Amino acid sequence: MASAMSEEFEKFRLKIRNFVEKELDPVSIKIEQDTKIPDKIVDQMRQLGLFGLSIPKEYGGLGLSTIEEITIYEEITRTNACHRSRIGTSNGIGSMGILYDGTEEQKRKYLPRIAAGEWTAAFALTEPDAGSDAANISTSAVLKDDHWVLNGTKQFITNADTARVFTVIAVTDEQKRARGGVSAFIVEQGMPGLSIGSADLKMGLKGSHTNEVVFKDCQVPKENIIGGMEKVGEGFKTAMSVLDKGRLSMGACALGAAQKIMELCIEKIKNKIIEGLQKKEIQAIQFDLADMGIQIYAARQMLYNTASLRDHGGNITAEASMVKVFCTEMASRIAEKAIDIFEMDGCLTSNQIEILLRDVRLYRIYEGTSEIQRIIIARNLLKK
Ligand code: COS
Repeated sequence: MASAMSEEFEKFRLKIRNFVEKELDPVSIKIEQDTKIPDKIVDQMRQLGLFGLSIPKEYGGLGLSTIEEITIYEEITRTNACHRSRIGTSNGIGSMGILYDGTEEQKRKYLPRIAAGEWTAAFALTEPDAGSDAANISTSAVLKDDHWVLNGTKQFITNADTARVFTVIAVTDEQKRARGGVSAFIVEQGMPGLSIGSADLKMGLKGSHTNEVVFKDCQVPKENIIGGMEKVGEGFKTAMSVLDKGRLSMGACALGAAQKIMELCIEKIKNKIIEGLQKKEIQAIQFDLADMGIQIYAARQMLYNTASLRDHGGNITAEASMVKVFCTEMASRIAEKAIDIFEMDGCLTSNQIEILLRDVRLYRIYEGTSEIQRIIIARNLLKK
């Protein structure tokens, strides 16, 4: 399927691979210590158009198809996952609600700035008491004259500390909730009553920050409801459709990491063979490597097939969940196996395997846990 991509896109993909190897890989370990991506790298990502991969050309983005976009994620996640995470919300959950359901005016105001990397976009759904059960959120939005007044606390919001614009999901009708009682808002940094907490200290993705976001009588202009007043109560669907694509992207990230881990293992195995391993030991390691190859091949087919389905206008709700579960669990298995191959070397914080092992574990949680994906898959199978 990759061979069906245009020559122009292939050139772009190679440019990104080169950027990853020359610019991102060398800073990967330092980022783990500094817990921050250098500003210079963020600027380079802006110049490459990486904040607007999925935003259509008419709104200033690169207008890539889904399959092209996920291929770029595969490339970028061949190194420290924080880089993809830095651009991920602007390309995905932070901006797609505006693109899918926003008014023309909202698209023209926000998308070009997001695509240029001038304004980072974030997505605020999760709360301390509502992570997996998204319909159970308690952040409320009440219309008072020409403003919505938002109250509540969001948790684990990726890129909140750098975001200029948030897609915020809040309850507008307590009785209806997921069925007509949840709405999506565009909240800008600086609107009165919005504050950002300190960054969470996580086991992985250290250079990508998640923070608490607090709304205390936060005043949001009436026109900042996504899609305008006729979309009041439609925000749950906006959030869910945004997550469909997000889950596919998570699959691509896990696949990119798994591919890199396998390549590092190949290098290591070749060295071990040179060092003179016994025949039986070589065979055992070769079987592990073969299993990595099989799983990565299967994951790639699932991912590309689902991306292509989306590009042809198909509904991918169940398939995106399948891809997310398969790719993220596969990447964790491969990272574990890589530690067996690298032995103590793989446990050193100076080794890329150690970073990737921690990073891929988080993919099984971000944008819906494996358990949530299985609920979605089973519901869809039972519906058929
Ligand atoms: N796209 C569009 N609409 C969707 C949808 C989708 N993927 N999934 C559900 N909806 C719609 C349904 O069609 C339904 O509307 P109608 O009654 O008009 O048909 C409405 O939304 C409610 O759907 P559902 O009954 O499935 O809601 P639930 O409360 O049961 O939702 C799940 C359950 C598990 C799907 C939801 O809570 C979820 O995805 N949770 C995980 C959240 C998450 O991923 N968090 C990660 C952090 S955010 S980065």
